[in-house]
Amino acid sequence: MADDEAAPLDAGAPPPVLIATWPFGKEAVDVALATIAAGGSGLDGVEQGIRRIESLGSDGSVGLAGRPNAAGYAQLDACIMNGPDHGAGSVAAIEGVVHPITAARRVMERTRHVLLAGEGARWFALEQGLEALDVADLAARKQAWVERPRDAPQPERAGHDTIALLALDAHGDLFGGCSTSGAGGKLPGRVGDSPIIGSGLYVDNEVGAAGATGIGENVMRYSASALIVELMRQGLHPQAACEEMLHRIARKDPRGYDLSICFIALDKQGRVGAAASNQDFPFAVGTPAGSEVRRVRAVSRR
Ligand code: SD4
Repeated sequence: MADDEAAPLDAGAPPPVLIATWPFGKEAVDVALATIAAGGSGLDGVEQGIRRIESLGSDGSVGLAGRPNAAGYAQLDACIMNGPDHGAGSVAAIEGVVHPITAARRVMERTRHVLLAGEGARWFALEQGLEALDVADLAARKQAWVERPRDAPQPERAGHDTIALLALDAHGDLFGGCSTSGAGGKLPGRVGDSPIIGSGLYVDNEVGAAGATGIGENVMRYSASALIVELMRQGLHPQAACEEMLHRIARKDPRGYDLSICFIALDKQGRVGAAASNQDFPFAVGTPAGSEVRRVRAVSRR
């Protein structure tokens, strides 16, 4: 359970209620709350909160300041979901676009598709007039990657973070978004869990929402966020649903709990939960009464 279990936020505070991954999630939660207080929708809150983290390049890991891939440049993944109409939009392996979360929202609202990837995703973002960097030097970096010596040392695999932000608004509607530069040192073209609906994020307006962070390969093989929502549908508290999903994966996975993954969840009643496989996991929660960073211990250590 969360260390701060008795705090009112866990008791289903009146909405809006927000939860986000990692300590920088507090900034996202605060921006989202301010956006909603100023008359924005829950979806606007999610988008604006995530845009802030994409701009900050928090911990060198989200947005274009994020950790580069093996070829030395950032390829970004993001997605967004709108509970009321079960809308979804994603961009994967997008290059040079400053706010992939906004690109994902445009995919949801202005195309008949859900997921755009790579060159096409960048082209669409530019066509939509979204802010983008000149990525002329990417061509040279890609060429250098192709021509690298075969025995060149592999880049660091560790070190990756993601903002996932879930919101319940005053009407009882649910929204969610997720944005990442992905695992540091990933192969060019690698897509993680974060832009995959049902893996890095899932929102069901009847039940709740869930999001993930950590090694995407250990999330996307299990459709984790969608299954956390299904566990909540069966009556589990968001906390229990996150923990049960980790136990379920650890029972099946050859790595056991050595997964480096974390989940957050929020239900229709405004109750929140968070759990991590094998590390302490700080996350942020907020309501109009205030926001704070909380921490859960790894389920493997209990
Ligand atoms: C990924 N899940 O691309 C992301 C990375 C992450 O904390 O969440 N890191 O695998």
